Amino acid sequence: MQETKLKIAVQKSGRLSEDSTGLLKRCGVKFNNGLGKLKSEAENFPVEIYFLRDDDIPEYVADGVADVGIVGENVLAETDKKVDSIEKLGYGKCRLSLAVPKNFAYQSVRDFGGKRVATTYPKILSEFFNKNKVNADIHTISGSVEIAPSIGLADAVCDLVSSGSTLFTNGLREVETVMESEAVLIARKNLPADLQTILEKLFFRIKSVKAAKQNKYILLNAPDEKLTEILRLLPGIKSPTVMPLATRGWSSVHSVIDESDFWEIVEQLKIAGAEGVLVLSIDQMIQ
Ligand code: PRT
Ligand code: ZN
Repeated sequence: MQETKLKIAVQKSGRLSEDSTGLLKRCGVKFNNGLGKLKSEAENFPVEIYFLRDDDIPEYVADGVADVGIVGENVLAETDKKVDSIEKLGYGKCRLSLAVPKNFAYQSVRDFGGKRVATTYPKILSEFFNKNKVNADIHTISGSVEIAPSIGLADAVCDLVSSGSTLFTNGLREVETVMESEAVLIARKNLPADLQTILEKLFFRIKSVKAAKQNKYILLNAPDEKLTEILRLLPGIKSPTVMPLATRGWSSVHSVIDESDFWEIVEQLKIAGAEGVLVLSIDQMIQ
């Protein structure tokens, strides 16, 4: 009998491709994603990876061609396909924003009333305008939204933004955030039990990789009389590990710290008397 495999759809080539295949690889899934491949079977885990255009992924998942997929929340929100959103993945971060030409005297969202707004996200944008009771004229275009005002096609745009440099170079100013987005793991509804089991196994690994990315392993040396103050700065998973050094009166302290507080904690540790501070990345963190 053929082994049951979970079919995973990821973006073939684009902003989410590298992070999505990288995430699966960090989850210990070995596969070949050479150029031009449409499908790849993992060697050591019961999954099959499909490489597709991001816009098609919700549909493939909803129809059961794939069981799970990775897409931007923006793509998911724009589709009417019914799939379950399982977990935010922490990459592909961007926002869908409204932007106006620099000389537009913008004051509030009401200023979009009666204006032509170009976007590739008509569903999300019309929901936003309805919520804000704005009656604007949405022009759906399939790409290069940012040039619409300069060629006279629209008065404003609603597009994805990450650094903001595309808007800036096109003489546009971001004025409202319509939604925040990042890559998300989705699954088809009513997944059969055998596939659900594989998904849970994969999901456990994804959570371990995510937790590892958010944390750092820290090692330092400290004189024993400074230990109380140093341990106060280091919560650790349960509590920090403290081991005596060969030099009397000194200890080595090991702990895990959140990446977002990392620099602040390191500075405070130095002030508190820590020496030889080493900070390491963590591959996986099982909780
Ligand atoms: O071929 P395929 O259809 O699969 O790819 P695509 O061209 O439709 O999508 P792609 O690869 O551009 O983006 C895939 C996903 O990445 C999006 O759906 C978002 O969830 C996410 N993402 C994150 C972004 C951006 N950041 C982003 N900056 N998607 C697009 N952009 C574009 C934006 O449209 C604009 O043109 O980048 C430009 C703005 O970037 P900044 O840095 O100048 O602000
Ligand atoms: Zn696309």
